[in-house]
Parts: sequence; C-alpha cells; structure tokens
Amino acid sequence: MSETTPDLVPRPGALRRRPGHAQFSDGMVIAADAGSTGVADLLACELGAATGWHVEKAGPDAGSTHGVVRLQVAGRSSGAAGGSAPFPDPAGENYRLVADENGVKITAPTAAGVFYGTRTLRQLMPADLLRRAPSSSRSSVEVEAVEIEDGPRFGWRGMGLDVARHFFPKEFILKLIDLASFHKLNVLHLHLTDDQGWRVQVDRYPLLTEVGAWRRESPAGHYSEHRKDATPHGGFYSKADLAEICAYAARHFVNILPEIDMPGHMQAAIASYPELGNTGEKLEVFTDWGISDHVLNLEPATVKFCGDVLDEVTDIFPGRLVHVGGDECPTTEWEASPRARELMGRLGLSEARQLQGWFTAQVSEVLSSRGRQLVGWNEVLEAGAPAGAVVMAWQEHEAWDAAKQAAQLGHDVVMAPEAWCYFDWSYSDDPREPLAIRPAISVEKAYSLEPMPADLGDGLARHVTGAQCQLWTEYVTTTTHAEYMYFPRACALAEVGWSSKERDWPDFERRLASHMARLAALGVAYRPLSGPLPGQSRIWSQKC
Ligand code: TNX
Repeated sequence: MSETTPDLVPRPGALRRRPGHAQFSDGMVIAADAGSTGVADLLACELGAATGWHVEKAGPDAGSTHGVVRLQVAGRSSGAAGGSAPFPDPAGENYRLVADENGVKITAPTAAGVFYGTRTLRQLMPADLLRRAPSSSRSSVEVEAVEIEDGPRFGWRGMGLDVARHFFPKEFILKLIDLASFHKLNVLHLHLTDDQGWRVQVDRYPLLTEVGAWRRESPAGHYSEHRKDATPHGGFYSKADLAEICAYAARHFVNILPEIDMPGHMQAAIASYPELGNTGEKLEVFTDWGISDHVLNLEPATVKFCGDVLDEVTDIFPGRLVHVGGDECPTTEWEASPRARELMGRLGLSEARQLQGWFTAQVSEVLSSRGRQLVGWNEVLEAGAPAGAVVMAWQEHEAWDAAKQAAQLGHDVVMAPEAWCYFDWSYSDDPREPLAIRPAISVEKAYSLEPMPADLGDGLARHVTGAQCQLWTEYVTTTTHAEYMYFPRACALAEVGWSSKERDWPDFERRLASHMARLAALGVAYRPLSGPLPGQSRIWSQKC
C-alpha cells in the first residue's frame, strides 16, 4: 500500500483516508439487509474459506466484538437496473464504503453496487485473503480506515472469450467469472461457434455437437507456415453446463453474452448439416485459421434452422442480448449461387452484400419475438443493421467511424477496437513472447484506450455503452496461456471501463505492481510486467 492511496484496481472515484482501522477476527459478522443477502452469502464463503474463521451472517442490526461488515441496499439509482434493461445501469452499480473503528459499511442503490463494494473490500484486505484456504494462521485482519465513493463510468465492461477455435473447460469459464467480477467487469461474451467448432448443445440438431464440435487437426505454428498438428481437438458445453455458468455469473453480477456467429463463420454447422451450405459439398469442420468461404445458404429452411437454434439459445441464456456475429462473411458463394441470385432479384437487391442485411433482419425478428435484442460486429452496419441492434465496433481502422455511424443511426455501441482490445495479439515483440497472431498490445497500450470516439455529435455519447476486450484463441490452446494473454491487460481494460476518463500510467503501473500479489493469490498465470517467465515463453512450442 502506498502512503496516499491503497493500490486499488480499478481506481475508485473518490477516496479519503481516515485515522485508525477496522478490525476483524474469528466470529466476525456480516450484517446484511434483505437486498444484500446474496452478496453476504458470497462474502461470508470467501472470507470464511480464506481465514478458516467462523464468519457469521446476520440481520442488519447485528453487532459483534469480532468486527462487522454491514451491507445495505439504500438510496435510489437513476435508471432501471437489471431486469429488462439491455445494459447494466452504471448508476445502480455505485457504492459507498466506509471503514472505521466500527467496522466496514457498504451501501449502494442495488445489490450489484453492494457487490462491487465487497470487491473493493477484498482488495483492502491482505492478498492472502483471496485464497481458498488459509495460507497462514491469523488471529485478526485490519482494514485501514477509509471512505470511498465509487461507481463506473460505463455500464458495459466486457471480456470476450473465443471457445470455438479452442475449447476451454467449464471450470475455466467459472474462474474467468471470478476474475472478471473481481475487477468489476460485468459482461462475459462467449464466442460459442465458428468455422472451427460448435460448442453449444442444441437438442433439435444433435449433429452440431456430435460432428461440429470436433475437428480432425489444427494448424501448428503460425498459420502462414501451413503446417498441421495431426491432433484432433474439440468439446462442447451441455445445457446443464451453460445453466451452471449463467447462474454462477448472475451470483457475481456478470451478464453472459452468447454469440452464435452467422451467416459466415458457420463451416462447423455446415459440416454437420450439409444442406445448410451453398454447394452441397461434404465439408469437414474447418482445420485452418482465417475465414472460410463456406457460408450459410439463404433458403427458408436455413433461416428456420437459425431461428430454432436461437430459440434454444434464448432458453439457456437469460440476458436480453444475443450476439449473432455477422463479421467477415464472404459473399463469393452467394454470387455463384443461382438460388441466392434469384433471392436478390425477388428482394430487389443489387449487391450480394445486401443479402446479409436481409438475413440479419430475419434473425433479428426471431430475437424480437422472444423479447431479445440483437448484437452484431460492426460489419452488420454495411448491409443495414436492424433497428435496435447493438453494434460491437472492432476493426482497426473502421471501428471509430463505425461507432459514430452506429450512434448517429441510434444504435448502442460497445467499443472493442482491435489495436487496444484484442488480447490475442502479443504483449511485445520480444522473441520470448509465446507465438501470437500479431504484435503487439502492451499493458500501457491497453490502458490508453479512450472508448468515447472523438467528435461524436451532441447527445450521442449515451450510445457508447462501454468497452470490451477479446481473447481469440487460434493460438491459445491452454488455460494458463489464456490467463497470460488476459492478465494484466484485462486489469487495464477494467480501469478504462470503470474509472474516470483521466489516465495516469505511472500511477496505474505502481498499483498494478501490488495488484500482482492479488493475481498470484487468485492463482492467475499472469504475465509479469518485466516479460514472460521461461515456462511462459514455451507455452506455444509445447504444442508444435
Ligand atoms: C477477427 S473480430 C475476427 C476473429 C478472429 C480475430 C483474430 C471478429 C469479429 N472476427 O474471427 O479470431 O480477428 O484476431
């Protein structure tokens, strides 16, 4: 801890130090009102596990000589938090934390705010209390007296994981939810399908996972080397797995955003059901990286297939938003297809690209009829995005213009510009870095993202809902490698999304240096600021 500010990540809004401290010991009490009981249960489990103490849960008026953490939902938030709102309401995520001789008191307008107060409290405690069992015996813990008023700048603070290129076990997703929420991130976007694999159980189409979840082999080394590893890869999440993930996420105030990428990036589905394709050719699940030319055909039966899949997806995932991709969809097969050309004629379209706009409108209707809202990558704008669609702006050069254009058209936007947010890029061009798709996004670069596009017209800033990092996993095959790519860059993104606009890199770097002890206690295979450890450099070559 520094002289002036405890090393919190992300940086809180206002923090005042006070003399003295709060003290806790075996028998401590978490005194929660009715709105905070879920958060109290979680905090009691976490602190009880880390200390080995009996941590008692009690009603709001309880006292204790062993220290009390008081949790209270109080005050009004300015918007409709949770429920049917598409985005978490940043005003509802505010909290106030006071630590003094009487203990710690956290008040917030919603349970989410109380939860974020408890994440700060965990950072105010020694890092070893982040462990899942005691690492030393302690008779007491002190929290320095402090008064914090805090709340997010943006409602959307996201983390994306591509589980299609490489499958990651359910336990890893649960760990990511812990880590995201510890950093006050509140969206976990799962890229569940792609050319190289289909990862979600769909009862009406069992071959999607019997066939589409497995590929014969993958590229070895960088894809430009044209080598293959001759090793099958695959896996998928059952509906029960996904229900567990959603429930766990809800407990941690994380919204799961499922993505079923269409009408491109669909080769795994076409390999499962060849009638979905344009050529009738029997394809296998794609064994290359990059973009497959094989995309969905636009027959009524295929549109129905997409609707059926989205029906089951909306049964599994409770959130209002469903991502349908829409990125990188080659139109070569449609141009060569008499059936697609005939459809263009019927619809009065002059370019094949417009077929994608027509397709997106069809799936948007399915989602609307289920009370859901469509999210798409910024390419959906090119062909005309349906009203109400949320746009995720990613392309290096186009992202900022796409964001402006989307906002002008009344779309909400999430900023995920690749040169700051694509954590599949390496950290540096140091040859010790594990193989990555591209160089390089340093922690400092990730920290420098300003999500609000410059020169956004008057009144449009409200459409910019926040920022998100993405981990594409063509080159990331293990959970330790994934953790390395995320951390500590995700800490920087968390601060970009949560904290005020000002950036102070030396201050962040200093806080991050202490924060690493927390990541270590949480068992994260983070990248040290000084560069990769010897084993980390070799993460990739193990596969070659
Ligand atoms: C672009 S971002 C993609 C992904 C790749 C990624 C690699 C986006 C919408 N599409 O399919 O995995 O680049 O960095």
